[in-house]
Amino acid sequence: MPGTTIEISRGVELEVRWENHLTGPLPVVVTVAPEYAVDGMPAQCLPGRSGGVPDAAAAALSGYSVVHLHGGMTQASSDGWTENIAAPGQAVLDTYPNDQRAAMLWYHDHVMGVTRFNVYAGLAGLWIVRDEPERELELPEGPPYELPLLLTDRNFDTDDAGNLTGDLLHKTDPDVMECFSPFTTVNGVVWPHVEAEPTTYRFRLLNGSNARTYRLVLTRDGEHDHERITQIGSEGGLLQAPVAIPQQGLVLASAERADLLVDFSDLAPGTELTLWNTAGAPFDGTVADPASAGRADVDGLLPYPEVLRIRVKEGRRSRRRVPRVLATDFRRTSREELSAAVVRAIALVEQEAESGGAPPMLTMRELTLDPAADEPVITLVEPQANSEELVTRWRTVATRFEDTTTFFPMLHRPEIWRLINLTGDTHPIHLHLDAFQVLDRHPATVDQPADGITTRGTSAIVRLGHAPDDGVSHELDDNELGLKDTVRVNPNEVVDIVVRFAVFCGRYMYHCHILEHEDRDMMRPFVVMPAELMPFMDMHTSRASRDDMPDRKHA
Ligand SMILES: [Cu+2]
Repeated sequence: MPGTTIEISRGVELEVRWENHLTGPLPVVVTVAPEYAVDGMPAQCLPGRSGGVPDAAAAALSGYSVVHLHGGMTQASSDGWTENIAAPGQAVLDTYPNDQRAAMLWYHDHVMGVTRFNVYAGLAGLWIVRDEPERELELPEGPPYELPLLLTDRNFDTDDAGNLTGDLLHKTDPDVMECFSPFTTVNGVVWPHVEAEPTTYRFRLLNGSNARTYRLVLTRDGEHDHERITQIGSEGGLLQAPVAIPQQGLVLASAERADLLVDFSDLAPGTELTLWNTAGAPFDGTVADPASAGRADVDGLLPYPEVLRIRVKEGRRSRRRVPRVLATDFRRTSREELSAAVVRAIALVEQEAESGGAPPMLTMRELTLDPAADEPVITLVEPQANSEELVTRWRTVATRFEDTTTFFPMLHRPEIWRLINLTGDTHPIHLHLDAFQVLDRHPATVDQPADGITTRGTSAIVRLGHAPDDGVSHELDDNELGLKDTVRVNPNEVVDIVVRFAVFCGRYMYHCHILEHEDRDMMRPFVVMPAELMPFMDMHTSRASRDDMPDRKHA
């Protein structure tokens, strides 16, 4: 782990025959009592099963798989639809056009309900697209100066004597459905080190963890040392211009990527630098002081904060100039240009599970305007420039993955998707197919009645423009201004993204990239359709979908 890295030039079509040779076993899956701790160390932070009994259903999994190229502009038939699974012994032929901006993508398993186990077991790899505009910038390309770094957290099983067995362990407690494992790995190695020459390196970071968010701080001699880092890209490729990483550190939620230039040219051989994680789990977006780097946070399920150590070695001293202009093939869209865009709304909610004792369920509620009088309603209140308020009322039209499809984006036409977080945690929301632009983060105050979330729908009043004092900045960081395919939506926050599906039609998915959330229904389908087919869609879609298809009015 990671699997084979695929490196390819833009526009070179690649056919991959994915052969499923899995024979199991998957990682050992256990649920442990939250009160279990040894010397103050909570169960999730300990290697071994901590008294948990292996999940019999997980133990019986034989290794069904389906591959999704995350960030890929791929036709629907090769996008890795979550239910189009291959059994051990079967093979699937997929085509990847790679006709997209240079970027580091990744491929990973996407099987309905068990993505968390399959990816945890190691079914993930990197996929790097190169293009001419990027080559002209003469950035480090390939080894040894370009290093893809896949960050994951893992835990390991032990035998009866307490010795490590080498088996992966997916351990959760019943109140917290996410797997937060204590050992950080980089490219499958726990706490590795890099020997670096005194020159400029390109680190291409991917958070491939199931659930853990990293807030990465680089230190030297105990002080944070961020001036040597320049961020040049994010999920969708190069930014327009290089940026410094945020003062608190580089925050990467599951599936987020960062393309970094790190300059070691001023350092003497023997100098040591350390990359730390300062983010507790579950992550709620709280801003931290980078001086906390190096400190364990057992309550935040971060017993070992070290990620990576870098040692400067002898070598030719050189420094690469950071280009002042990076991407010229992308510019940010303004609100004004989007005045006619279709607006869709999605509420992220947490509700009690239907069976008692199970962890709470996280879902995405697709919303549409004009509820009836007796329905649960989400009311959005937005301050306007003229000191008035814009009030919109939304009802729930779909919740579970298998509910009616209600999102039918029209090919080529930009849309605004509003992501409304009604939960207490940060959710990284990922759209398949085209990368998107994050328009705004809005601080928000959420008033929710005690019975606000029912199977019928969700009621809440969400006031944009002001958030309670929650320690979250609720602003876009400079490194979020490029093209992205995954965006963090913090508590007390509404995030607006603009997406335009530009090439492929068909059925795709969007979901939370915390894999334990995705596997428990925090995932929904959407269908991209060309305008000319819209008039013929009416008879095939349900009443709810048609009401929610503003496209009809224009078609
Ligand atoms: Cu989530």
